[in-house]
Amino acid sequence: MEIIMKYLKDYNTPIFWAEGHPGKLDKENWKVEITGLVENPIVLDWKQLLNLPSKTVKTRLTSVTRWSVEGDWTGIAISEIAKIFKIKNNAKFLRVYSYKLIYDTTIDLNIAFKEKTILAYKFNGYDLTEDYGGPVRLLVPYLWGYKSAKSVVKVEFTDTYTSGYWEKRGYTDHATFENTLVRDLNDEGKLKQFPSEFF
Ligand SMILES: Nc1nc2c(c(=O)[nH]1)N[C@H]1C(S)=C(S)[C@@H](COP(=O)(O)O)O[C@H]1N2
Ligand SMILES: [Mo]
Repeated sequence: MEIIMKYLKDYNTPIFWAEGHPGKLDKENWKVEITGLVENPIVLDWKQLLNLPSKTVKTRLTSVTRWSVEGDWTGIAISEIAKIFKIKNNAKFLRVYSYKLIYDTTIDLNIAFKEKTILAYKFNGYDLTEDYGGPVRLLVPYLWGYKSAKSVVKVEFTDTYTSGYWEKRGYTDHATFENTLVRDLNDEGKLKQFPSEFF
């Protein structure tokens, strides 16, 4: 039997672009800057990025607006990036910036270094499209989705916390899950108790 994997769109995953949809992005010429408190800062081109060690994690993106979608996400672990480019020992946070640098967000390195926090470029084997943060996005399954910045162009290790786009507009800086009802997009949007019925 052939199993056809679903993409995010097939689960009716909402498309959030608070700063405006970026339109078609040039993946082949995409660059991601690794900067801040690292010994070896670099501007990675798309080929270099794809050549970094990757992993696939089964996990979910969950929005504070009460929906959650699960799948196999492929990308590069933040811990791997920190190791390869030699993070300095005074780094405490990871700040990531989306295309056009209007949207950014910051997370504690304790969360950034968890096994399922990745710079993701595939969902269920499909390349991420612009709608869902392609060519590459942050995925932080442990916190509300506004920490999972889309279409990332810059990754910065810092020693200071800075509130990002949504945090400045009222969402919490910590973004920790609350017990609440959430629509399970993998189960036709059925309302379930979160996080107990999901993880
Ligand atoms: N650049 C950018 N990244 C973003 C957002 C955004 O508006 N712009 N929305 C965030 C929020 S609130 C959520 S829940 C997820 C939604 O991801 P999706 O649009 O791929 O479903 O992206 C996050 N990353
Ligand atoms: Mo969200």
